[in-house]
Amino acid sequence: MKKRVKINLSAFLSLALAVMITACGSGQDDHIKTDSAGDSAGSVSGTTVIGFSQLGAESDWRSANSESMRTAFSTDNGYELLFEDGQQKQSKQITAIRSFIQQGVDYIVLAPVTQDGWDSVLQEAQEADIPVIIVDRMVETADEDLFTCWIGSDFYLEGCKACEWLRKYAASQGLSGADLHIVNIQGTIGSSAQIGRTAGLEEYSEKYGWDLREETPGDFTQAKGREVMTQMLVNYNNINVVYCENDNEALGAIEAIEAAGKHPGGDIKNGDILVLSFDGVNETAINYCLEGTIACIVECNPLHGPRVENIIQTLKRGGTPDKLEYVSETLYSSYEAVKDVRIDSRDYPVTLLTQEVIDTRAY
Ligand code: GZL
Ligand code: ZN
Repeated sequence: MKKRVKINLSAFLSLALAVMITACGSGQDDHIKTDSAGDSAGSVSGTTVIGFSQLGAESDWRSANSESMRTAFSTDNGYELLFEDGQQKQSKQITAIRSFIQQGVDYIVLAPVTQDGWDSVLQEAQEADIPVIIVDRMVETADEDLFTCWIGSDFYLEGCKACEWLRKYAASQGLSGADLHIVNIQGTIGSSAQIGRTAGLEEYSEKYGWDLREETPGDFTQAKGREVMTQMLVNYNNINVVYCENDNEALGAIEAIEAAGKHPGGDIKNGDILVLSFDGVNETAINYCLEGTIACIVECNPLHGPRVENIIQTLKRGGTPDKLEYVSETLYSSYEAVKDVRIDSRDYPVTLLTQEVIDTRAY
């Protein structure tokens, strides 16, 4: 028969309570330690704190990019976003990153204004054990371990897409390479967007004998684009292609072309100046492309918010995101002469721009 054991209930309950408190007590320490995903003490409430150093507010692309980041890292989504505008100055971005480190954020996101000069501040973030995600433009570092991963566009490919489109279009007009007299209104000098897009143009100009007359920074802004194009039209009387490294510059260039009594369009043989551009965010530019005032816009997708948020979710789960993640992008044109462009044996279809395409785009 089983020996009946008489249990003193109150003693049992107080013992059980003591055991529970001890367990919770040790758990309490765990709670404020950083968990495997690197969430710092700052996120005791479960909110993930993001320090985002945005490079500026120079263009419609940048505004759309900032909006996308704010929407993705909302409080409703469980984030606290510390948003710092670098106003196109690397020094301000470095100061912002240092303040994020001081505040013990969980993750740092950097949209670098230019490629070089980030090693020391990335080193400081690494020593503080804060993962750094690079978004949009790229950083040039001595050690790739100084940042966790990057997501953005392949700017050299974008440049090649614009140039391959131009090559095919010129051929469809019976023009040889030497017939093309090109000027380049460049983006912010030293930014990977400018470096890549310029490299594409210089390579094609060399390869196909295009007459690349001048390359001058337009800082990705409309005002500078207009100023630079005005001067270029004074410098040369045979310009028939202007390569604008973003839409805001293209708007400025078109103002200057029309002010000089010339016509932006595709009829190069009859004196038109053909306008090429990048982004596809600014509404006026996309409508110019619809009507043919801008011949081709190479898409540069600004909606990185959800992509970066996805990377952070992966890191929080202890996962390893891809080191480099390139977003896929198209080209827009209302000219039917060029249906696709082939680069490094890969075909990129051109999206024939219609009002319906414009109405159904995500931005
Ligand atoms: C490209 C981005 C560039 C855009 C410009 O990803 O860095 O900066 O092309 C923007 O419009 O100013
Ligand atoms: Zn015309």
